[in-house]
Amino acid sequence: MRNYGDDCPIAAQAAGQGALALIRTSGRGTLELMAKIFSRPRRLRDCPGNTVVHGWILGEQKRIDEVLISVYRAPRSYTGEEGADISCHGGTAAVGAVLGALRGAGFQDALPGEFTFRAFMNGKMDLTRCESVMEIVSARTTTALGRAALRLSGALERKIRDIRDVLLETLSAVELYLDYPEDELEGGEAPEVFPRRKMAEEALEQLRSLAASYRREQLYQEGALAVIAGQPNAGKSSLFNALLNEERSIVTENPGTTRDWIEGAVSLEGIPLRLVDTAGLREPEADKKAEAQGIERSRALIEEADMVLYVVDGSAGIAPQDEAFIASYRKNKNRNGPFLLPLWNKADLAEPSNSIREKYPDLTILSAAGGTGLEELCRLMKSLLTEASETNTAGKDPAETDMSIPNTPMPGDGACLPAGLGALRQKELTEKAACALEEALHLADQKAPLDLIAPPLREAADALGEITGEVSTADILEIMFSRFCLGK
Ligand SMILES: Nc1nc2c(ncn2[C@@H]2O[C@H](COP(=O)(O)OP(=O)(O)O)[C@@H](O)[C@H]2O)c(=O)[nH]1
Ligand SMILES: [Mg+2]
Repeated sequence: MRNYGDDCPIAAQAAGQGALALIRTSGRGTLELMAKIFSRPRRLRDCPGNTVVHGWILGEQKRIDEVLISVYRAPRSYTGEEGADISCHGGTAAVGAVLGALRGAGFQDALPGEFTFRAFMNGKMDLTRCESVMEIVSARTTTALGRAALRLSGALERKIRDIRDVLLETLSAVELYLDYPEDELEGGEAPEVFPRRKMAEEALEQLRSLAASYRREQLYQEGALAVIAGQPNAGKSSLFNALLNEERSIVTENPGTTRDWIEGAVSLEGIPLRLVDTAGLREPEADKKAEAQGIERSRALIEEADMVLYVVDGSAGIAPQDEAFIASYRKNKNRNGPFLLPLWNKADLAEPSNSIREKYPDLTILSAAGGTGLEELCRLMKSLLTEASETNTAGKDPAETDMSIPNTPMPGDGACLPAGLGALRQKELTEKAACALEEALHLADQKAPLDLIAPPLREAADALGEITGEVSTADILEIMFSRFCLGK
């Protein structure tokens, strides 16, 4: 198999399910090769960069497809190389035939992520921006898109570089000092390792908050799973429909209608939320096999969920089974399970008594059918999910904070948040840098010799350099880019 790393002409389909498709090419000699299969070869060879040429792709003297070719001249292109994007007609036949003609002319099939790999190698983008390209491609909500676009704009790269600069400055002061023989020292006193100690401490603080940002960014990228559970007839399907704002789940008066589970997707103020309506949790009757299966699957889904919306039929009150279920989640506070939100439904028929309110101070009161209390519920769900993403990284027990509404308002759509980490790789390296810097600061506190302090400082700076790609190895790059999709 061909490896990443040369500048041979490559081609791949980059987009297109509909009327048009985009085939992207890049590499040395791209336009010369393409001219061989184009109806207006001279025009293509001679046209300046950033222009569009109209014509036909030809194969064996036959017209294959009428296309527009966007021409790029090095270094003004995505990859930094000479390149051309062919807009041809969509559909497998047209795309296949154009790609076939390109192969015939001498283009190789691009590897996954190869265009972006070349962009990185040619200094067009650092690694955080390269990774954000894939995050943009897979973004499911406008918030997730906005978060990734912030990284593509270089906000994360700048932040990392700024912190690294502080470390490198300190390191170079330390190393300069180490180069001097001891007898040349003024007064024989070692200098302050962190002449601007406050800056180093601030850098550590920034690294810690960056590392913590990963969970939050993940929440926007990956989303969360909320499972609606409760006894039959509690109003689970009604709640599911109300949250989805459409009549997708069957709602009936006969207990046990939702035999299987139904899934929907909503954006919870920018968090992609998978919402699952389950079968009731009561013990199945012997003749209701399908329902029994549904119940089993409900339990499995609950185990997977980030959050359980536990619906109680308010008109019937909190039944012993409800109490048992809710209690089973509270008892296991230390387990790494989902949050459970107890919901008092059908509030239009009955309000909870004072004793119930006292027993369940976190009870959310709503009417799924009447549509009341739903906004409050959404706000609470968002707070809990966001809070979980912050507290988990801070190393606290997530269950400790469940059931409570945080006082701080949540930013509406994540737009005002500073740039955060979009990839696990970035988070691990940020943590590595933070640990190393912490060690260096600790050694300095203990007045350790400088030659012991320099290595962890170097380690911290290198870890940050690896995030942006200033410090990188071929295998790291190959692993990273091979995860990209074709044509990117
Ligand atoms: N009055 C009232 N009835 C409701 C409310 N929510 C659901 N219901 C009714 O309760 C019955 C069962 O609802 P459904 O959503 O099918 O419950 P599920 O079995 O838990 O999925 C239906 O007749 C709904 O119309 C509510 O907030 N108020
Ligand atoms: Mg139902």
